[in-house]
Amino acid sequence: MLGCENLQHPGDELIRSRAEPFQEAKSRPRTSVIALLISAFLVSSTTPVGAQEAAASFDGYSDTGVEVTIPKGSFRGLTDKDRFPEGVEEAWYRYYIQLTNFQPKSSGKLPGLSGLYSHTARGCFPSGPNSPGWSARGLFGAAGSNGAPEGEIPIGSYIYHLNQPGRCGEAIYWDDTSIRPDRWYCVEGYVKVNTPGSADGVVTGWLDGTERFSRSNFVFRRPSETHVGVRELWLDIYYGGRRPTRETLNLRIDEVEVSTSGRVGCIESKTTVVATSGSGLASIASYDPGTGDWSLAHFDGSSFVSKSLTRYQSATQWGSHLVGDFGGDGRDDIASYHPANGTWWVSRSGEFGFKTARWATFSTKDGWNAHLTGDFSGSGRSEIASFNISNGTWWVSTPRSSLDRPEHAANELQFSWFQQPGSEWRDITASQVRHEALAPIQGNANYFDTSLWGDFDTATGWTTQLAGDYDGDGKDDIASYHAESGNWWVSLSSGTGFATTQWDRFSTGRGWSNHLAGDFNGDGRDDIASYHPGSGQWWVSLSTGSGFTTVPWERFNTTTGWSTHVAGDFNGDGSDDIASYYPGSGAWWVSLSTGTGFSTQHWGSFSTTRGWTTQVAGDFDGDGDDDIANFHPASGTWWVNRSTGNGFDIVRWAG
Ligand SMILES: [Ca+2]
Ligand SMILES: [Ca+2]
Ligand SMILES: [Ca+2]
Ligand SMILES: [Ca+2]
Repeated sequence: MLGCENLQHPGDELIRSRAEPFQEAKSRPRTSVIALLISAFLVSSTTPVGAQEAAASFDGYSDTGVEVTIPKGSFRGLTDKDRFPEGVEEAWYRYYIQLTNFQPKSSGKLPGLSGLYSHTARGCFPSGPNSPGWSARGLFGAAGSNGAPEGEIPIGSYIYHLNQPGRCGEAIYWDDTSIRPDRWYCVEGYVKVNTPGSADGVVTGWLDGTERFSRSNFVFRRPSETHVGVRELWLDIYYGGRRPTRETLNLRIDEVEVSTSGRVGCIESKTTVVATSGSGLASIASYDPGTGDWSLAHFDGSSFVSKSLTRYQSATQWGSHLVGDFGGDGRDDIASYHPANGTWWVSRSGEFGFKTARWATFSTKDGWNAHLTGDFSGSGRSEIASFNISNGTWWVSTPRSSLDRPEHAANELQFSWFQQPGSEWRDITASQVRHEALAPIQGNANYFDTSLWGDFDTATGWTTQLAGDYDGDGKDDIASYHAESGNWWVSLSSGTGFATTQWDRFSTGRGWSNHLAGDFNGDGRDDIASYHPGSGQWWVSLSTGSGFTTVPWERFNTTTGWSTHVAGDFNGDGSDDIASYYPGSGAWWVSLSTGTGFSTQHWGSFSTTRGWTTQVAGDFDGDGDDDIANFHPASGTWWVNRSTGNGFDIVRWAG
């Protein structure tokens, strides 16, 4: 079909030509990676890319990726089985996926793990005593189906197991999980085969680092089938079903890794955060899990520069990273959650650089699906609110100084800096330790005091949780949206707890692609703007202090295809606006608040239209107008849209 003579893998018949051999596995300390696939398929150089970057290696998540095409009238896009040297009991995988032209009318399969030993566990041939086998591939649904917003693709797991309801595999869509065109997503999966004779097989799925599905009662093998294990990563991308696709479908895959010794983890997900230092100047903190390095990109008054901040000795398997002034000295610090043992580590910026210490250990390490920063108690320090979906509780971690807790002796503090998970911290001298040990005496915080702030009757189904000061009293609150009912609930902070009441009910519960918090009418109370791609309409829920009044503010002529919407005050008039990026043309449109509506204008365009993974607002040059920073992983570069008040001046960040 497409240069098949060049293909390295039989069966990859629709990968575009010029495939190269697999790259060598990247060195990835602490994760035993037994195979690294794909990083190296070169996509056709005829793929149109912009001229802003010399982008020979543009089309993958990082460097080159695979572009997969399922032609009109066909089923198959990709099939490749990467067998393990020998069967194992459990395995993890991770890949990145970007839907470029993918609006299926029906469901199909995505990569996953399997134990294929004959013709069974696929094609509606279930496992039999003489032909055992199982599979747990990924699943995609028709665009807009199974609760997905219009234009988005619901995903899940497609599982052949011994208790499946019919001859074909069992399709399980992950709750409230869909992916939209144009942006890259990190998909992870895990399978553990059952103990022979027990129903304890596990399938777990994550999207962008967050667990979306887990079940632990599967039976993949019969008591006698001890030889059946996890045998291969099945890189399968298949439409249907029985009928072929009526339209050509395209997607991209990159960064495929499998592991038999723990989660592979995502590369960029949740590793980039906007930091706002005491001076009010926003900067970008970025974490590289390959090296454990934190760096900070900031404006030095004339140009954008980046500098190295600190290095985590234990680079991998962090669950969340947040930036805020946890120490309370006006400098931004980094807080990182380590889900394996439920610990929070804070890298506090001080006179001698960053010092990392354990600040808290959660008694429950599982179930945390949201960590938001804000000043919930009004203390002037950044705090962390964490939501646990196992019981619907909110916990707020408030920075405290051990001066408040006499049992924290100075000696204990000194040693805490040496206790990063995985290794000891080696880069500081004894005098620096002594200096930093004085921090609590000077009133700066050095640990988290975590307490229960709220308890929701409904633990699950919350699709959006946004921090903001919705009643304008100086203490941050949390707004939570429940798509099934269309209800907004706001948890107002009293300073020591949340009081949660219903603030609004949307008559259209589902189909919203974005909810953004901001003070859109400039009255000092945060509001929420919601975009509905089905109608192209923006609705703004204006806070009255005790409820939302939701009114339409704008209608976009181009309803779908937007990859990013960010809130910020781009013209500096005190009311928040919204900037929207359209990767089809590379255009930035800014919807300026008039106080009662949005007026949308074209503010700039990128010549490299696609491949942007992080687009965040902040006043990066300190002139009072919010700007936008954009990360392009293929080139490893940051670009900043500097607001002029009525347009964007697009400049490259150094580094
Ligand atoms: Ca408040
Ligand atoms: Ca407002
Ligand atoms: Ca504005
Ligand atoms: Ca600015």
